[in-house]
Amino acid sequence: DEDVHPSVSPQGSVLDSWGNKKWGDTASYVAKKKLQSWFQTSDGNWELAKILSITGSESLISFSEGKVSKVNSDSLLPANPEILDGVDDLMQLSYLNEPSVLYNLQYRYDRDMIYSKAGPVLVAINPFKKIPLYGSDYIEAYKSKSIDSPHVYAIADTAIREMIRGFLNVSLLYGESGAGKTETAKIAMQYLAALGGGSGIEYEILKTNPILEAFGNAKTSRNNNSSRFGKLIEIHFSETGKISGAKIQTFLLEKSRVVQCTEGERSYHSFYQLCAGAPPSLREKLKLKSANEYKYLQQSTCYSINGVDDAEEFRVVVEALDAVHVSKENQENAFAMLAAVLWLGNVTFSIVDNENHVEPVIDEALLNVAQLIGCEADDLKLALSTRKMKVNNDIIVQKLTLAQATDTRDALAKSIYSCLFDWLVEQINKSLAVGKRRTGRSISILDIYGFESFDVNSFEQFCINYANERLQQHFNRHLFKLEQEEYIQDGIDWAKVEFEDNQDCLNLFEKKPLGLLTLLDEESTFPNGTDMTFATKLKQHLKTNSCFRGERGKAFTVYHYAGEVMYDTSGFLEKNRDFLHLDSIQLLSSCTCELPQAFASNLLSLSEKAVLGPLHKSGGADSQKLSVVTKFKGQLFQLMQRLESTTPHFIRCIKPNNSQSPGIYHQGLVLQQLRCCGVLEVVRISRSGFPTRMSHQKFARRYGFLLLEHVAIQDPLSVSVAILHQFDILPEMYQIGYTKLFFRTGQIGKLEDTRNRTLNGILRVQSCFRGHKA
Ligand code: AOV
Ligand code: MG
Repeated sequence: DEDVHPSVSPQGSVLDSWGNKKWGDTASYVAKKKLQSWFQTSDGNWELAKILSITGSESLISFSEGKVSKVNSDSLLPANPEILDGVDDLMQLSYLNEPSVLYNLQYRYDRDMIYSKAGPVLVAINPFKKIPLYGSDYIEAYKSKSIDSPHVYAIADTAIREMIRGFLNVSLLYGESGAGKTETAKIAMQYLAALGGGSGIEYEILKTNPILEAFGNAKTSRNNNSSRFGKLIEIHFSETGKISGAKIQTFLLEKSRVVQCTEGERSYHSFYQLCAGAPPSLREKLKLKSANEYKYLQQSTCYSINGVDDAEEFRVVVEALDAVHVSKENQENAFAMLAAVLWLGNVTFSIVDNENHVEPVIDEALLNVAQLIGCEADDLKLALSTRKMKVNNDIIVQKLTLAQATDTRDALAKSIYSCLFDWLVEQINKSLAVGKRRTGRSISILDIYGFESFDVNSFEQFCINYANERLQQHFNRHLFKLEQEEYIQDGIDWAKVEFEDNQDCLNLFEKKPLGLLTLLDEESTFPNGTDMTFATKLKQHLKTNSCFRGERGKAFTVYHYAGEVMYDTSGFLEKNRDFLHLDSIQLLSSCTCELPQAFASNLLSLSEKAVLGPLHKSGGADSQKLSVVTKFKGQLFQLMQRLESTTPHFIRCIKPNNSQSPGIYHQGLVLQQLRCCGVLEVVRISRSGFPTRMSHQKFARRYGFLLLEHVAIQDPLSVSVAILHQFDILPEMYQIGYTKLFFRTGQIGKLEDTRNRTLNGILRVQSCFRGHKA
């Protein structure tokens, strides 16, 4: 029957004409019908062409400009009829192959329709420009459901409705660096604030964004506003659906950026904002200079970002700090810490003996740091140039070399900054605290740093990409594994859809005793471990792992789900130990200012007071303090556990070009992102899948009363079958499992309508009846 469109086969037989295989039957169908097809040109892009004839493995095709070519039939894929141009949901495409998906997304993108659905997943393509799809009119329209095109607002709206019905919800943002996760998260928050607003706390919640971005975001070569920390914000609601508070959890801030910065990138926005925007009285107090006079910031010649006014941003941050009730005094304390970090970077050392030991030069920088943190200049000098050690019950004072002193200085700067960041999050959480009236209703949004691959990748990328593997696993688990396992368990007829499982790569990281994380921890605790011995060990133990490749020297490569990344192990051990000497902690705790003291007590409780006692053992390394990767892994596991008990909403952000410019849609780049996150497979599963499920019992109970013939059937399965027959549900639209009935999208609608009409009828009759009696 040649008029049956080949793709409607419910079990997806011809749906396989995607990818590069199984073109066979479809090709002749397309040719016979003179339909359009896709031709892949030598540069990898796809062009529309008409098949004129097929002989053997060759096809004669004509392009729209009239050119005719003879090509290998393997380089052709069927295109969709024009009527399907720009459909909302990729599930509606008749032919689900890569060029069709790419074309559909591009068709929409060119018309500023940046959102599309891929089954249950919202795809958002970064427009890199303002598009008029936001604000109160749109919010109102999505709330009243007068618009139903895909949008973050629509996802947020679903989340609210589910939350009201008592479900915990989480919206998960995926996508590589610069794809738009953070912006999209803010848009979702806007919607939640608008619908759940009223108490005023929604205003505070929105104001947490400029604060956290100032202190936790920076310009990288991928993204001018790149998140250098992960964030889970949990927004709580009252019974009436009003926002009652929020809680923010952050994950591993990239500390190294405070003291080192690659050319073309910047350190944290907060530094430049302070230097550019502090009012004269504050400048005076903090001894501020302009950004380009600080060594930490001088490592890159980039001090400003196109289109961003740091001074103006400073005012925005101050206003936001006011909103979350950080007192003016505390704001000034926080800015003093920023200034102290900047001045620390300017502290220099000079050699004081013939063993190359150094001491800090007593100059403007050193004096300013001492004043800003509230300590004596001499104490600071001592902390930066000596280390107390315990050798056989004696305390000896060791002098430091230039390299050791510089490390000590930088470690102090990094600690002050990351403690400041944590302290800010704590202040925000205090202000947003939910209080006693918890209802258990919440919507969370997870926005972490996206997958990164730079020219040189270090410990930070290692951690960031590991987190992304974990998150990808959660995505796979929900959309591929759980879904399909349920079909198979219930014994329904199901052709399994294969997907790119990243379990192997996760194992490479997590496996004990020979995974990347364990080997890193092990080497970090060896007194003689170096980055080189670490790299050698990896190559030795992991050379047969299919996700791993040893490289020359200190490098190794991991095959991530999103592509391969070569890591340079330089600094791995140091960063993983993240060691701050007790001398530095003691210095902070002796300070007269409030914040350094608070930081010191935090640092002490983190490094487990027991081990630290008054002084270290001579080895120096504080073995019981958790390493950075171990702590991070623990956080991620906790996060995953939490996600298990919540209804997920998936948003995939896509970056259409690498130059952060509007209007450029780079097919290859988009395709690579669609491929690595399995967007096409999700669509395929959803399309051939059965999203609505109900147990036999529930189905029989819910619709049984609609049966016209009350025969002697009793068991739920027979009742269910009778209902299906009575309502003429087509056999390809459902499957009967051992315990459940499975339906394709939209099938239950008819039953629900009839049920509602019937119930309303019964109610009317009853109220009439009561009316008569009265
Ligand atoms: P990311 O969060 O995914 O990267 P962002 O959300 O910071 O990416 O987006 C990067 C930039 O893209 C933003 O600064 C905006 O200029 C632009 N952008 C993104 N979404 C939109 C939108 N909906 N409308 C207008 N412009 C947008 V990273 O944090 O680096 O992984 O770590
Ligand atoms: Mg971000």
